[in-house]
Amino acid sequence: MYLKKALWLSISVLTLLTFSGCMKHDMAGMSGADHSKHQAMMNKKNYDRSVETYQIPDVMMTDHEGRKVSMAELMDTDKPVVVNFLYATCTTICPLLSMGYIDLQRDLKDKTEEVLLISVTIDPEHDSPEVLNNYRKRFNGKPGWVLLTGSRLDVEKITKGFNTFFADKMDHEPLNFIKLPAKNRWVRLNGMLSGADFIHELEMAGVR
Ligand SMILES: [Cu+2]
Repeated sequence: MYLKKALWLSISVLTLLTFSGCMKHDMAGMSGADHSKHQAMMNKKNYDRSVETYQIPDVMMTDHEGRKVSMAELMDTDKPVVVNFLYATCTTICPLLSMGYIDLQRDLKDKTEEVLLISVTIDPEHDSPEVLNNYRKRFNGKPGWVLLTGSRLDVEKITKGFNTFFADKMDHEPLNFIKLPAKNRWVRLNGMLSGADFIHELEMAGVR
């Protein structure tokens, strides 16, 4: 009798644990449907390319070293500029986007500073400068890669500027943007890019 009760109890506990485990997974956007969607994106070999006109608002952000930076001032450079959106706790698309940046930095060898790589967090409540700094270290980011956080409102102003809307941070497209020499003109790249892809795109854009 006691044994039976103990067995029941352990089964209930197990069920409870499994259930809460699922809840956690769902909250992390890893439920079956979402996951296959992510998987499909990750397996996508190519990327889509289009040339767009964007008016990027000048908002004050904070970089991964805690410095206040004006978005407009940061992008007002003769260097090639690439922008993407990510968040530190993402386990699907963002690490791959970051690996694309890292792959490009590897190809640039000791000239990583010649291309300005910007990542804007879409989870500013969690991604403090310190969190972003650790994220950058984890990927062994080199000079030239700047990660930005700011207020939710300002982050949304930037995503809106790039005609991008992340209804849910868990469900976002793998986007990179390359600034063209002409004012407000950008190449929008949807998909995963390797370092070689980036260099090809930068050359096509005439910025490198
Ligand atoms: Cu992500």
